Amino acid sequence: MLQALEIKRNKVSLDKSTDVIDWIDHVSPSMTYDEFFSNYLIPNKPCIFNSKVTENWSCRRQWSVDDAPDFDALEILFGNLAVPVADCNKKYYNSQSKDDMQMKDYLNYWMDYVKSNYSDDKSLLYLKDWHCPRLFPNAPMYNVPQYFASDWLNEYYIANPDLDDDYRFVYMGPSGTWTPLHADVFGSYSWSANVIGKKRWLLFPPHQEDLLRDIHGQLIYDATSEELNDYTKYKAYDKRTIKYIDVVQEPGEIIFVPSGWHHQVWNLEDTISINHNWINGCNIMDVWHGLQKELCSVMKEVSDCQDMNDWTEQCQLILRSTFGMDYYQFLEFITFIATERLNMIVRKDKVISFKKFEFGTNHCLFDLDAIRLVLIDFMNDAKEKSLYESINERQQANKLLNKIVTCLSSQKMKTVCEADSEV
Ligand SMILES: O=C(O)CCC(=O)C(=O)O
Ligand SMILES: [Fe+2]
Repeated sequence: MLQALEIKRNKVSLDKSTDVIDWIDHVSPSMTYDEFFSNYLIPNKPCIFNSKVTENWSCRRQWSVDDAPDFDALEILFGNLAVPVADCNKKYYNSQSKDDMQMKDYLNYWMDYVKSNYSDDKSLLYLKDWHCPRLFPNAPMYNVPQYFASDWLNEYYIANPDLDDDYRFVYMGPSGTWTPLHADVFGSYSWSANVIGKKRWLLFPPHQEDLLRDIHGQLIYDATSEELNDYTKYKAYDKRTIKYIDVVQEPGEIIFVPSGWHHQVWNLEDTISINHNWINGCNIMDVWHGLQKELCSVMKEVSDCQDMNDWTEQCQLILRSTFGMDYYQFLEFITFIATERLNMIVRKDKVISFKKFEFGTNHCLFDLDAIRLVLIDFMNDAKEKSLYESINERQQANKLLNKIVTCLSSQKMKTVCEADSEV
């Protein structure tokens, strides 16, 4: 049985509030989809769902015993798989050094570490960014809550398995493991659910991270570091004025981390969590602006080679490695999402997410309106950067825009006619 998801509005509103939010709402899963959409997604505000939201997840029982990780069960389920593990005590650029390990070796390390009473002499290893859900598509360990169903990134990757990627992850690690200050990939949203254990989150509203940059613009690695008080290095930092949220996420709770919010996270107990990164009609413009900004800095960085005849293509290559996506991939991504929604409006095809949710007409119109706005901006930017010819070789961007505009205006006419006939 599919669950219908619908919203009241069918157009994007461009006036965004610039208020700095320095509190987090604790909410209940009795909230409707439309309430979450209007009160959290659109205004880009964080919230925490109480543990009722995960009470039926099978992994909450299967992976734990007495509120701690069930090492035996985890070994039986995953022991022979290779998993990515970060060393929390080893900094690698602005992140932690990472390597693959056999799950059974990681679990043995973890059990030893607990036995040593979390000794400082032992290493601090954190299994993170593991694409576990993708490995077991037919054994769902959790249900994506309805609030997080409008997830274009995972919709795109799940529908295109040849791309061999997705943004659904499992994290697990002993008390004390942590993730340094960062904002999520592409400027996406994330949601993170504690299957067992607790996390402390520091959340910085957009632009507050600028106070955490050194004189070279480099973001601090650990936002709690004493180094910040060195005024000669961190000139913008002022602990009396910086706004942030410091919150503990309890077992079973889910935190919603908005787009572009920097955050730092600690596991306060032995913790296992599930996390998705996601993009949709409410943050696609921010993602696009992030991509555009990154290309500008790439072009500036390599401006001395501008005479090379494939310079613009080289810039796209660099963009792919620094941002994780280039202009070609971005256009392909939004084209896929738009086509699904156009087919829903025009041909009455269903748009289904996570095999469970079905989007209503207003939702699809909202998504198309968001893509329309992004596409107009994207095409202008590509023209300005002399990229338009190569990006739009088959005229796909303007054809797509025409289809969206035609669809949205015919839908508007239909609504007017229906309203007239009711009078
Ligand atoms: O749980 C963690 O250690 C990091 C999680 C995170 O950064 C996220 O969910 O965006
Ligand atoms: Fe994150």
